[in-house]
Amino acid sequence: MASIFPQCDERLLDAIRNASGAVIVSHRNPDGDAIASTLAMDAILRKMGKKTEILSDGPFLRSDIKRYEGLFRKETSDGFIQTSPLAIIVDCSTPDRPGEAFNKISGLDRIVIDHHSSGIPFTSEGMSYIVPASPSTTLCINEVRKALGIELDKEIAYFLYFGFATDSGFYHFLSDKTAPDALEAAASFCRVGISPYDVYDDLHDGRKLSDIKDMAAVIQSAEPVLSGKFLFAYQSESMKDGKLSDGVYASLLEAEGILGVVLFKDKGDSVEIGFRSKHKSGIDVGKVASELGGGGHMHAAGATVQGSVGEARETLVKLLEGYIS
Ligand SMILES: [Mn+2]
Repeated sequence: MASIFPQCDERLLDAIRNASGAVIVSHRNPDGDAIASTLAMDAILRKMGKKTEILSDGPFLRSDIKRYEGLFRKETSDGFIQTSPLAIIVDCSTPDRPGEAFNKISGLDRIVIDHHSSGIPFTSEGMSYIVPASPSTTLCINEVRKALGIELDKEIAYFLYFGFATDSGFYHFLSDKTAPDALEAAASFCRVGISPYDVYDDLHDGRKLSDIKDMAAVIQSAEPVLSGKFLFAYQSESMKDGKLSDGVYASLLEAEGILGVVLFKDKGDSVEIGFRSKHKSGIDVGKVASELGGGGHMHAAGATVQGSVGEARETLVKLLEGYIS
């Protein structure tokens, strides 16, 4: 079977090779893959002798990434932009996703490395490496690393594995198409000393009991809609833990007879909507989310809409009707 990873464009590789330095950014409200992709790319570039800065708008709400918050800047340091570093944008499908950080790098040449299936191109020809079949952005970065001829070391491998483990739900979102390449990459990370057991603990330790109880409250709010084909659940504005939703989706997706789950997060004057569909449902929630200006993957996606939760709920009932036959 052919690899899910195409060759990297030489223009992108040359842009990295020729850069004196780089500013690396990912999306605001970062998750494990966003942070791990930034830190892996950072480690690769430093190994190539390049000066780097990493930016994030945050907030670092998720317990699995909190410990890295101190490494990220809100602004580039004085004079660094004047050296014309390359901007490297990871795990972002649209230019608005980095938030303010995108404005800080707006004048620079840029490359994009990502695995989202929907989005809009925002680099010049040949300057992106986007592989929607890849289980994580870190595995795309691993291909760029190989093409650049940079050896794995424990630091690089740790972050590459971290992003892969979290975005693949510790392997269970892999299919027969994606698993062979992904697990071969994972094996190469483990060969330089990465322990899946340790990464699992790093990803799952340190949550507040109150956040776990909030998760129970969100599960409690679940209501069947569209003749029980979907479950809608609701997260109130006061609930802050970014990992709440992972547990909510995992639990609710086990409900009998459903195709998917929609989670409404009240943000005051807007609503963040998260989507998951079951593997066997055939429902492309990335497409649903893109109809609302968001994006994502076939079975996991998100969008933000203005207005109240009640309005968002009405919109979703109408929209999803078109997707269930
Ligand atoms: Mn990702």
